[in-house]
Amino acid sequence: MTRKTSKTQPTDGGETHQTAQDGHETMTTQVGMPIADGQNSLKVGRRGPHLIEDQIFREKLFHFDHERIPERVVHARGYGAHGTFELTQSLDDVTRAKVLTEVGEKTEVFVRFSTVAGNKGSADLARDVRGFAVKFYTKEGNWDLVGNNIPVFFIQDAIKFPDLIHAAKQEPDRAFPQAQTAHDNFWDFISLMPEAMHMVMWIMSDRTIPRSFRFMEGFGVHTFRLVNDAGKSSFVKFHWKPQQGMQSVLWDEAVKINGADPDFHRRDLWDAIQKGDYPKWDLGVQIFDEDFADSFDFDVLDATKLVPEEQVPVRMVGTLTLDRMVDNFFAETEQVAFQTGNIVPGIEHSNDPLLQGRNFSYLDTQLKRLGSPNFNHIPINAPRCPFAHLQQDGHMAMHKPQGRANYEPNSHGEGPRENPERGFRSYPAEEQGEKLRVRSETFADHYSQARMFYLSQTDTEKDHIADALIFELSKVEAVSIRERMVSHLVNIDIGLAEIVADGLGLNEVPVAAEPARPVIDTDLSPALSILANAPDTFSGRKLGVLVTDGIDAKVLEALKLAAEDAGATVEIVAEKVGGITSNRGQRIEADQKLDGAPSVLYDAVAVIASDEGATRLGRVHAARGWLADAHAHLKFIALSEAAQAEFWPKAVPDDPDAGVFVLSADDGAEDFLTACARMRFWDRGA
Ligand code: HDE
Repeated sequence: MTRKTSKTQPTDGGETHQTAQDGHETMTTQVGMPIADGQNSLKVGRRGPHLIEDQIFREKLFHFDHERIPERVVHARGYGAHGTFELTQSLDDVTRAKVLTEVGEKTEVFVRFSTVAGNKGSADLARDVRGFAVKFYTKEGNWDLVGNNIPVFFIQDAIKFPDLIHAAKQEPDRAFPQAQTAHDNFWDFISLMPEAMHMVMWIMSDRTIPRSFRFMEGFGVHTFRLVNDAGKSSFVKFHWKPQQGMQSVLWDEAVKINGADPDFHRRDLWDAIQKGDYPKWDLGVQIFDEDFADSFDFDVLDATKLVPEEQVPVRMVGTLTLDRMVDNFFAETEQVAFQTGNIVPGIEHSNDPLLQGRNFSYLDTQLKRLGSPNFNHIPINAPRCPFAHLQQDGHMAMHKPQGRANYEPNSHGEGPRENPERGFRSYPAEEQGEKLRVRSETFADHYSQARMFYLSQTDTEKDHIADALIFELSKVEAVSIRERMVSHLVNIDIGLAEIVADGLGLNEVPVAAEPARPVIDTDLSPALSILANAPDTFSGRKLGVLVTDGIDAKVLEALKLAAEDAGATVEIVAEKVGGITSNRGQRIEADQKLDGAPSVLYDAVAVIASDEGATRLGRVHAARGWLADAHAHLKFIALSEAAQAEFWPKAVPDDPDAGVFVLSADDGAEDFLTACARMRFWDRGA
């Protein structure tokens, strides 16, 4: 179906002229009847009642009334893009999956990023886990790696998932707060679930306020099984490492970005891909065998644990590139149906009780959401390789099976049959035991890795974790819940517990929660810190430049050139979107109007002002806020001389520091951009 619409113009007389002749297709009903007038419904006379026989009106409204489908029960807000996965290193020693063994092979992929708790219309910078779901359209069927940007999870058994999500989403009586965990129900549940403590450290860290989908890691979370041609089994953990580097925003920025641009992450991905700056992630694997797994202090089937990279290095085997936005959001991003059950020969599930539960839930939920067992007929879900099966009929069946035999075996000589050579064979893992409703005692250590994560952070990141806990728990009304949560922190790190207790105004640090297993001091894992592994490039980032009338255009040109060399995008911000006029009368257009583009939308900022312009900016509230926020958010800042002399003192009480650069037509821009690769001038905060 094409989407070109005919141009129609209502006339004063209430009639319309159709102008389909000007190159557009003729608009039709769903069944192809050409429409002469799509502007007016059929009435008795000019001012009379509608006629029910108006099939054009009824069809259009009928369809509109049914446009919405149920949103995902979790991960409702998401954004997707197409791309490819190219294998660079064969894993044929451990798997027979072609997608992981054919070096140089480019496999089509579709990726959907999401937040978890908020509804479809919630804001992008909610403090939340991000979904990172990848559908590989492999030669051997679709493989869905439905991961998150955090390598562990809250719970150990899928039977607790509905409780977790009920507690996290808006409270049932009041229907708020939206897209936030800062409320009683969430912390009540969490503080009663010691197994969640490792995940709590992650969600209170900067991982949950990423600067962009492009700047975050992804993880398969569970231990999966790989099986090679000889039938040998290995365990694997999957990782996505962003070539762009990791980066997060500050909490105060997140709050303000949500107001200024609730679609911040969507827009970022859209802009980058439209501009040809394709985001890339390397696929990494940690591979270990069952015996090695037994040597860990934890159980690899427990999704609240990670395998430290320092213990099992991540082997990079391929690259994912996102290079095409969807044509239509609903058809693709909304209707895509990920399923942990979608695996291919050579890749298998482990007994992780969370993963086993997911295998039921993802298939089940699609029936509710997409309304038919034929959801794999929708193009975004359909495999790209040949497929043949005897499943038939049902709502909205799009296939037209041929022939007489719809069963097998048959003696008509028709239809597909199994292929023991190519087909999926389950690894014959030995299983035995009583039928029990229990949690393995090997899952009982709830604090050691939480402690490892916290202690592996830089001081700045530790401060952010404490701040986030204090913020969230301050929104909790019941003091007993706040105290119970802090009693868990005592087991993670007494210093952290003391800071949070103090920040909450508790009289004393509560007694430690009784751990099921003694807390172990493990080696630290520097790989878990964002800042310790910060990128050393400003490429793919955004520079906001506030300009005024009367500036020397050469200063701006020099800055733009340096930014371009650094691979960054520049956005010109001015008091009027029409732009400004330089001192030589040159017109410079603005991309944004000042109060619609606060500095939180940029990674670094510059102010280029004339003498008069700088004085004027000093009187404009939005301009002062623009610079003051950039300063408070520890951004690198560049200023023209006049901006520094006249505007800075009106906006910022402190003197300019080493994170502030002065720009002229032939100096300052390169030094500024070099500094920007460090993202923030952390010393300012110290
Ligand atoms: Fe999900 N999850 N999940 N989840 N999940 C869904 O499936 C579920 C879990 C994840 O962009 C739902 O199609 C259970 C872990 C992503 O379309 C649902 C459990 C991880 C997405 C579901 C988990 C995830 C979902 C809702 C506990 C990281 C979005 C809509 C056992 C490894 C996929 C849908 C997309 C979506 C169930 C836990 C990631 C209800 C029962 C752990 C990225 O089926």
